[in-house]
Amino acid sequence: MWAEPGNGLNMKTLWTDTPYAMQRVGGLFEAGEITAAERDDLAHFIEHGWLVWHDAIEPSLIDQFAADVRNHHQHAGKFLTTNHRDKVSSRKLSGSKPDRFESLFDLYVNLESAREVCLHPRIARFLTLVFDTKPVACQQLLFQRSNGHRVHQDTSVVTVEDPMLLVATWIALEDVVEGSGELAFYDRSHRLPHYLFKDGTKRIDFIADDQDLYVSELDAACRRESMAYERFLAKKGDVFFWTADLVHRSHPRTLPDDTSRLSCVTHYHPATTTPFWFRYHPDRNHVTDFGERGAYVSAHYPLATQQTGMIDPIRRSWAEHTPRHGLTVP
Ligand SMILES: O=C(O)CCC(=O)C(=O)O
Ligand SMILES: [Fe+2]
Repeated sequence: MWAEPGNGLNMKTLWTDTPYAMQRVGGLFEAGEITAAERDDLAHFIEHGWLVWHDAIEPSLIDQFAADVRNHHQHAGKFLTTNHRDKVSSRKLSGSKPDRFESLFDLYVNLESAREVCLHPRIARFLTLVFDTKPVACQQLLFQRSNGHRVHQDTSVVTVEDPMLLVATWIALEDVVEGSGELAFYDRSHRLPHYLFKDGTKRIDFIADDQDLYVSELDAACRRESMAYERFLAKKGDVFFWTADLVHRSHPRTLPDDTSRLSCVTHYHPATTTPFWFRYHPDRNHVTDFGERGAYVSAHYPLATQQTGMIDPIRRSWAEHTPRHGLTVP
């Protein structure tokens, strides 16, 4: 069900989603707090709901991250992955054989290269401008291939206490091949009215809610508004940012199912709010500091334990698939 256009449901929003956002960008530039490039980036992000940076991350760092991912089988059991081979939505522990089929969760916990990429100083700076405080990386999914996500807004599946205080990055670890299930999105779709599920929230409940209806209504709304549908044929090192409600999907794949599309999605919320799962999992509400650049949290790892080297995922989180706890796969 759609809320009335203009009804903000009394939710907090990022300043970039407020009517005076462009004015503020001008003010920040006049005051010398942002550069001309940052002004232009913020203006684009505000107007379109997304932003692309080409060649933004050093190739050596991307290569390190890609190599760590390709070698993850050398640390069997340290990673949590999807289980698409068995066609089930629960997760499984990573195995000891190379496997390029599954996606991996929250690599920033056990891979320094993942932390360095997703909280890269350039990214952290931009997110800090958008958030007015430090970013907290909250859900990360490393795609070795496209997962074929249908049309959605991340507010439906990546849930924080203040649903609209959310930004994501999509980082290419290799050049994207057309037909591999590239990321696609509707330009300016972040300003659609709020879509509400049966319980009146922006969180989908895969049992109570009709997912097919959600997909078709969202897609129809974007088409009705003549929003441009764009595919992101990223090159290695490109970074794509999107704001909470930008409508996006994996473009239908035409190449074989296992075609590589090595890319990393990270969601972030400002340090002023918390993930929805904190309510239900007090054992997973530790915020690990990452200095000036921000912090990270995980629904899948016991971050509170002193970490020397890699840690094991929390066993209970493998099987969980309850949207009420905000632990669905984005
Ligand atoms: O990478 C894709 O194709 C879509 C990913 C996505 O929607 C997400 O992780 O939120
Ligand atoms: Fe998404």
